[in-house]
Amino acid sequence: MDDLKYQVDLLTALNERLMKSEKMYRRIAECSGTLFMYFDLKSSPAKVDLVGPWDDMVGEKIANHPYDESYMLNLLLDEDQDEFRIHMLELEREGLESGSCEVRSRNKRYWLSCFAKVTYDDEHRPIEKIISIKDITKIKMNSEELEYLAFYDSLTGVYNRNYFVRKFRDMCELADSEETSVEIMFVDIDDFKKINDSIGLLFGDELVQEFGQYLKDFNSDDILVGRFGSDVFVIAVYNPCGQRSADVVYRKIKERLRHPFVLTNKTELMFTVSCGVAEYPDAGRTALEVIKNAEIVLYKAKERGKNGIQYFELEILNKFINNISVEKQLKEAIETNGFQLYYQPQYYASDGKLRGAEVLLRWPDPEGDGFITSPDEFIPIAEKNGAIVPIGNFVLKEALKTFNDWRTKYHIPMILSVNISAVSLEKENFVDTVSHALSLYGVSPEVLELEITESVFINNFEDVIDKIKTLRGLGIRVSLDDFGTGFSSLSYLRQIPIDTIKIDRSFIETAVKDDSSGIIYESVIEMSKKLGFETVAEGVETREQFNYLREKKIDIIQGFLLGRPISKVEFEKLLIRQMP
Ligand code: G
Ligand code: G
Ligand code: MN
Repeated sequence: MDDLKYQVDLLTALNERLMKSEKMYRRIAECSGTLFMYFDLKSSPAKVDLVGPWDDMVGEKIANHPYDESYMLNLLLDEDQDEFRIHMLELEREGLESGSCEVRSRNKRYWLSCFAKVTYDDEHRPIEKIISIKDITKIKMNSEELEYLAFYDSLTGVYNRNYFVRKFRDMCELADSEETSVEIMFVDIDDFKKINDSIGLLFGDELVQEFGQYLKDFNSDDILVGRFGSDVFVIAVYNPCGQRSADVVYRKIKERLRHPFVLTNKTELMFTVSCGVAEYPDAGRTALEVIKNAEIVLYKAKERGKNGIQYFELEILNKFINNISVEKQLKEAIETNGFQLYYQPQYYASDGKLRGAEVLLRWPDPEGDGFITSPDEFIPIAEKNGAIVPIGNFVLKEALKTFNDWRTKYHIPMILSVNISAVSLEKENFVDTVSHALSLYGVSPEVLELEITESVFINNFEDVIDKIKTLRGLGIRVSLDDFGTGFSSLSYLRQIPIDTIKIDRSFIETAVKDDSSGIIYESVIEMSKKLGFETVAEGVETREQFNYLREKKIDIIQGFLLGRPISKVEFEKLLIRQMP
């Protein structure tokens, strides 16, 4: 009896220990946050044990359901069920030891990472299988978000710069192997800065967003859409042909832009875009080179007046490269005083007396006796990058210094005409700069004439008029240069306060040859006289032109016939000849 009792006690104790240990393992499994499925493959059908926090994960008491495979599969999204079956359930039939997969649960869109391991006996018969399932939703979300940030532009949802470039590179590689091409198109909103200034940054962003979302719809297997910067979008078209090309995309965009974009505050906005297009491999040896060249021709489209498309041309690229080198040299020339002034005489037509000189900038080549390039080329570049302001200040000071020099030496009355860029005139302190230069050399304002062109009136008419009035109030003369080449509206001529009109040199050649041109020239002289302006004829090269102008009672004559632009030293010789 004792023996039996001992055995029972022992069994009870063993049982207790087993139960305790099972409880412990179950607790551990629950706390691990991982779901386990234990398959006993020796019994048929296989016995399944579910361990771990199943109820929490599935949202119902799973332990109450008898397990079968379809139940487990039903918990998963339809499209992920095959994945789970192949990798988890069919392992042992394939004789595999382990497998893994990531699937989504049906109800809450959990992401589950599953791992399965099968154990075999000596004859390679499956004994048991354990599937462990982990909730990786958080990890997945974070990495998706990171992936999104890494590839997409968060404002518009199109590709960001890095990813676009990567995909474009791949496209170019593919184009190489398939012997075709890829077009890339820069699309830039015209005057976006003005739009931003008028509606505010936030709505500006919204406009970019709306436009970006419109462009995003072009995305397809053959078309990539990306955003490079504030309002700069790029579109790549693989193997352009027929209805799929940058040109077709451009026309569709233009069509869309005929209707306004509506913002959340109900503002309706219309705008235009400029486009630059370059094609790989024609427009560059590498993907990056083609991207760069498309951007360069975009600027050309802007220069040409916006709202247009510009295709890559080698000439544009060469000009661009040249401009960059000129820009660099200009900077050096400003620092090293590398400029020089030339002076071209002007004479009164009636008595042939010297009226004065036009001051003309020259850029001598320090390594030769020629010039680096002409003002026609370098002044527009200097105007674009602002270098014209220090250059213009140099011209003004140097001219007045020279004048002062000549005045004390030769006592000949004369007027100095100095060309003024619109960029300089627009500067806040322009009037101060001029009067400061005058007082620096003690030159009286009456001898200084500022030559401006019609372009100064384009941006802020009222402002410029005010400045000109102030300058004239100081006694400085103002002359309208290149008359006849701009918009030359007669009504506005009445409104601008000037002293002199210079008729552009392009008119004189035909004026003497052809009657109707002659009539126009004559009427300009007459009109100018009636408005009380002095009139200068520019570009007079022949005796015939000279006689014609004298007959038509022009006031002043300037041109190669009477004297080319010459250096300070040369001009002094001319002054000496003028001395009484
Ligand atoms: O001298 P030349 O014909 O190369 O001059 C070409 C153009 O450059 C002309 O339109 C002339 O007005 C302009 N220009 C010459 N010198 C100056 C200057 O000192 N300042 C500005 N702004 N333009 C100049
Ligand atoms: O645009 P602006 O008027 O500033 O241009 C003046 C330039 O015109 C000077 O730089 C000078 O080189 C050029 N010029 C002056 N006289 C003549 C001329 O008789 N014929 C030609 N072709 N150019 C001239
Ligand atoms: Mn001039």
